[in-house]
Amino acid sequence: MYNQSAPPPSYYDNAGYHGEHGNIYEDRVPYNVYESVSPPPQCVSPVPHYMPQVSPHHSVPANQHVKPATWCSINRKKILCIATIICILAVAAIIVAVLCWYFISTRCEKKCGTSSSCVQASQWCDGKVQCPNGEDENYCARLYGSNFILQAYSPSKATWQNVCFDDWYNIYGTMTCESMGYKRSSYYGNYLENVSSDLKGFASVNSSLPFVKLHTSLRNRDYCPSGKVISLRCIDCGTSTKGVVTNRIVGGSIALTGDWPWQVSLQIKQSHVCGGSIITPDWILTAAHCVEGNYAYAGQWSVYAGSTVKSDGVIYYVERVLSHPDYNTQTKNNDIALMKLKTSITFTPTTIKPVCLPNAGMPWTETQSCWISGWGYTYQGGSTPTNLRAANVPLIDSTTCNKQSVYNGAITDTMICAGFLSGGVDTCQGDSGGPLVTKTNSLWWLVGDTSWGTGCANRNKPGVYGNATMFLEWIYRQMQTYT
Ligand code: 4AZ
Repeated sequence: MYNQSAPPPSYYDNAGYHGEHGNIYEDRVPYNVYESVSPPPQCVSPVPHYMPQVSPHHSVPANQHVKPATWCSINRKKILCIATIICILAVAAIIVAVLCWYFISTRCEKKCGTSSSCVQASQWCDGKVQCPNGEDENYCARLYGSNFILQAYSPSKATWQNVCFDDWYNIYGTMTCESMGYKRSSYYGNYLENVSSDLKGFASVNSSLPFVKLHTSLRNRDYCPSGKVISLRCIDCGTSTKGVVTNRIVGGSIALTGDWPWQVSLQIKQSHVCGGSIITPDWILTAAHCVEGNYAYAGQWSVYAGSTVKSDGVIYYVERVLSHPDYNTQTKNNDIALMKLKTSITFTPTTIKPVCLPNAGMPWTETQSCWISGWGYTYQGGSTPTNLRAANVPLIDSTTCNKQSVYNGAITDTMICAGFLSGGVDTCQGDSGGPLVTKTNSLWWLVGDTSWGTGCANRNKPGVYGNATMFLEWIYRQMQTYT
C-alpha cells in the first residue's frame, strides 16, 4: 500500500526519459495533456492526490500511481478512437444504403416497349396500366416451347408461370388467344400436357374471381394438383405437305406447291419486290428494309399467296404497314415489319397456310437445320426467277458469325445467321423479308426473316436473318393494337 509519509523510493518508471529538470510527465506526449488539465473522473483519486507531491528530483512509484493513470489514458484514447471509427463506419453505411436504395429504385426493371419509360417488375402485368402506351399490360400471356405451354406473367413473382389445368374452362383459351391478338375465328383449341420437370412455377385460374384477362385472374400455385398444364393453340399453323428432304434460291431448287404455303410474294405494280410470311389470316411478316422510305405506303403493295409461280397467286391488299420503330437502316438491327391486310386471307388445305410464330424458349440448336425460300436472284447480280425456290441451310451461332473473318461483330441479338461458311447456298436480292423456317415437333416454325448479307453465297458471308423470337412482344403488341 502507498504510504504518503514514507520517502519515495528511487526507480525508473517505464514512461521513457523524464527530462533532467521537468516532472516525469513532461515528455510524455500526448497523454500528459489530459493529466495536467483534468483527469477523467475515475482517475481522479490517485493522480491529483499524488502529483503535486512529486518533486522533480524524486522518483515516483509507478507501479501504484503512474501506471493506473497511464493505463486509464490509453483506454480513453482507445475508446475515443473506436467511437470515431464506429461513427465513420455508420456514416459510410448510411451513404452506401442511400446509394443502393437510389440505384434499386431508379433501375430499369422492365422497359415500356421502345419508349424510354420503365416500370418495376412488380408493376408489369399487375392489371394497371403504367407505361405510356400500355406496354406493361399487353404481353402478359405467352406460349412457351414447341408444345405451346400457356404461361402468364406473375408480377408478385416477377416471372412467367405455367397455367394449370385446374379450374380451367375451354372458353378461357379462346379469350386468352383473343387478348394476345389472334382472331376468335382462328382459334384451334386447348390441350393438356403433363407437367414436365423443365417447367417451373405454376398458377391456376382463381375460380372466386370473374375471368376477365388470364393474367389478372390467376393465383400462384406450388404445383398443379391435376399434374397437367394448358397447351394453347391460337391458330392452326406450321403444317406443310413438304415430304422428306430431297434437295437442297442460290444453290437451291424449285419448290413444290404446298411445300411453303406461308410464302408470299410482295409486289408493287406487279413487280416482285420482297418475300413475306403469312402468320395469321390478317398479318404478313416481312423485313423493315423492304418497306423503307417510299415503300412504307401501304396502298401500293399487293400480296400474292398460294402459288409457287410468282405472278399466279391469290392477291390481297395491304391496309397498314408497320415497321419496327427501332429498325436501323445502316446496321439492319431490328429488320422486321408487319403488313396488316385489308381482307383476311382464306386458307386452303394445302397451298395457303400460316407458319408458326416461334414461342418463347424454343429449343433450337446452334446448327439447327432450316430452310430458306423465295423468288430472289439465283446468283449475285441475276434476276428474280418465275418459280419459287428453296434451300436447306443450318443456323450458324452468333459467336462464329461475328468472327473477324465473317461479319466482324455486326451480328446483334436481333439477327441470326444461317448458311455455309464455305458459301454456295444462300438467300439473295429479292428473297428479303421471306422466311427462314425449321421443323420441330412436326411443325414448321418461323426462325427469321431474310435481312442482309455481303453479296450472295460468298465464302464466310452467310445470310443474316431477323431473329423472330426477339420480336414476339412487338409482333403480338401490333396484333393486339390493330385488330
Ligand atoms: C438483298 O439484297 C439480300 N445473302 C438478301 C439476302 C442476302 C443478301 C442480299 C443474303 O435483299
